[in-house]
Amino acid sequence: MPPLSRQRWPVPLPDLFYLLCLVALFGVPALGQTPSVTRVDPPSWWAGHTINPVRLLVRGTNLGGAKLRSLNPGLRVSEVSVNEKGSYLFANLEISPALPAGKYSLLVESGSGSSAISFNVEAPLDTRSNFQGITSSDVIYLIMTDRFADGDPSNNAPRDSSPEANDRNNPRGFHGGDLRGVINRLPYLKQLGVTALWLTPWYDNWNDVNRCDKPWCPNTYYHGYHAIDYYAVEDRFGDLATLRELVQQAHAVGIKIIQDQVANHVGSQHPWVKDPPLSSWFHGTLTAHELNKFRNSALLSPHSNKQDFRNTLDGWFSDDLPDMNQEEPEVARYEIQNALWWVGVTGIDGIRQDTIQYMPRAFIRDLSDALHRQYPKLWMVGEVFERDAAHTAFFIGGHTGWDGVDTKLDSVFDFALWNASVAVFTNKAPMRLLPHQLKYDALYPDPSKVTVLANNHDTTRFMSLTGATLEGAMMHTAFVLSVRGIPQLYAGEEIAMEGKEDPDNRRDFPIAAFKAEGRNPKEQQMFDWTRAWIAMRREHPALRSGKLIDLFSDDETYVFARQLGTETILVAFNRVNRLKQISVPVGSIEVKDGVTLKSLIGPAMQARVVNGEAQLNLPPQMAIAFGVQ
Ligand SMILES: [Ca+2]
Ligand SMILES: [Ca+2]
Ligand SMILES: [Ca+2]
Repeated sequence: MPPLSRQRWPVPLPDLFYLLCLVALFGVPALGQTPSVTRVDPPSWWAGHTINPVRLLVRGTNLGGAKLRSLNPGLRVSEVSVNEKGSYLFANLEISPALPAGKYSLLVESGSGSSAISFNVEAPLDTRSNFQGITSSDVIYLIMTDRFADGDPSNNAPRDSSPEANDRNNPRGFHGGDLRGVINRLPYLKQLGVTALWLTPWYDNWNDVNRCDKPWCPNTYYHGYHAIDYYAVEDRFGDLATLRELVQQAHAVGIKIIQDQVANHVGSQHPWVKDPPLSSWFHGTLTAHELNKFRNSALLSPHSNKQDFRNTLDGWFSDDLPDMNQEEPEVARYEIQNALWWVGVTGIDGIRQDTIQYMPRAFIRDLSDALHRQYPKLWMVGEVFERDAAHTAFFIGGHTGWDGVDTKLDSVFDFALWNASVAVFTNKAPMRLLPHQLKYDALYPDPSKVTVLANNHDTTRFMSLTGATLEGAMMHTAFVLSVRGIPQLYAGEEIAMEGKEDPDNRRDFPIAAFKAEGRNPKEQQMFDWTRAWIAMRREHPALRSGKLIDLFSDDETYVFARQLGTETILVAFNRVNRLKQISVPVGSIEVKDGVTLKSLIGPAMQARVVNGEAQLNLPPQMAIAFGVQ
C-alpha cells in the first residue's frame, strides 16, 4: 500500500492535479450542468467494518450520467446508479481494512464537469467501554429530552422557528430540554440508581410549528419522531459532539445509553418527500398514500387477508409520517447502515425501535443480524404496543414464526404485563391477574429478556389513572423492579408526577425535584422507595436474573419467589388497607422448616417456616421482599 496520509484533507495534490487536467481537457464546464453535491449519507464509515462495501447515497443536482471516482486505492467505487431526475446517486464504496482514519475525497464527474466530496474514515471507539447492550441487570429510565432539563438556553429559539414553536406554555411546543441538560443531571440519575437512559429520538426534526384549526394545533415535533435528517442531531438538543460527550460521561459513571430509532417513517418535512431518491422509496406520496388502519392482528394471524396485511405494513402512521419501504433493497441498506452509524459514532449500548411491527419481519431480522454482527452485545428493543402477549412474543427473537422468520430482536416491551399491573394496583382487577398474565411467558423463548415498562410517554401516568393512590404507585413500581425481565421506568414516575393522555403525560420535569430539598413529602417518599427497590435489585442477583416461582395469590395478595443458585427472595404484595396474615408454602423451593425470613426493605420483619409454610404478616398496601437466612 502507498502511504495514505497524503490523501487527507485539505484536497491533496493528486486531486487538484486531476481537477486541473479535467479543466484543461474539457474547459470550464457550463454552470447548470456541472454535477454538484449537497450531501453524502453516510458522511463517514469505518475500515474493517462488517458492512463493506458501504452503500453511499449522494444528493445533488445534474448527477445524470455521473460517475463516482476514488483517487485513493484504499477506497474502491462500484455499482453506481443515478435516479431518473439526476438528484441522487447510489454507489458502493469498498474500504480497505488497512485504510487509516482520516478525511478522504471522492469525485463525482460527468461529461460536463466534476465535483469533489469529502468522506471520513472514522477511528473505531473502544469496544470495552461502548456497545455494551442491556440485560436484566439494568434499570432503564426513559427521558423525553425536550421535557427533562434545559442545560443550554442558547438553542431554545433557532432562527428558523416562530416564537409560537418555542412557547413553553403550549404542551405541544418545544420546551427547551436538551442533551446538556441530561449531562447536567447525570448525578441525579446516578443517585436514583438507574443504569441506562432511553432518550426519545435525537434525529433532527423540523424547528417550526404546524398551524391548523384542530385542537392539537399549534403543534411541533418536540418529541423527535418526525426526522428530517437521519444523520443529524436535533439542533435544539445540541450537536453530535454534545451527544458523544453525553455517552462518554454516562459511561464513565456506569450508565448506558439507548437511542430511540424510527426506521418505519420520516417526517413530512424531510427533503425526500418532495424528491424521493427512488419512486419505490416510500409507500405512496404525500398526496397519494393509504393511512394505516392499525388492523394489527393482520400482522400476527396466519389467516389475515393480503389487503389488511399490506395496509398495516405500508399505510402511513399519520398523514405527516411518510412510510419507508424496507422491501426496496436500497431503503433497507440505507436504514441498516444508519442504525449502525449512530452506534459506531456515539458508542451507545442499545436501540429502542419505534413502531417496529409496521416494518417487514424479514427487515427486522436483517437489521438485528447486522447490529449483532458488528456489535455482538448490542441490544434492540422493539415497540410492539399490544396488550396481548401472543402478539408481542411473535415479534421477539429466538424463535421462528409461522412465516419462517426469526426476527432476532433482543427484546420487546411487555405491554400485557404493564396493562395487568396498572389494573391490579388501581384496584380494577384482582391481584391474581398478575400470575394469570405471567403464565403467558410460555410464549416467550426467554421471558427474562422482555422489557417490563412501568409506563412510558404514550400512556397515562400512574398517578392520573382512575383509582390511583401513592401506595398503588409504589406497589406498581416495586412489581416492575422485582418481576422477571428488564425494568423500564419513565422520568417523573419516581416523584409520582401526574399526567393524563399525551401531551399531558409529557409535562416538564420540575427542576426543584432534582434536589431533595426541593421535593415535597410525597415526591420524596416515592423517590426513596424507587431508589430503595433499585438498590435492592442491584444487590441481589436473584432479583435480577433468578427464576420466578409463583407461591401464593388471591384477590388481594400475590407472593412469588426469585431464585438463583443458593439465593432465594420472596416478594409479596398486599394491596388491602390492613395487615394480612398468610401461610405461603415454600417447601417446593427448598426452604426448610426452622428457617427465618427477614425483610430486605421496608419495615423490619421476620417470619418462620413451619410445616413447609412461611407465616407472613404483610403490611397494609405495601410491597415487601424477604431474604431467606
Ligand atoms: Ca435548551
Ligand atoms: Ca431541528
Ligand atoms: Ca411501514
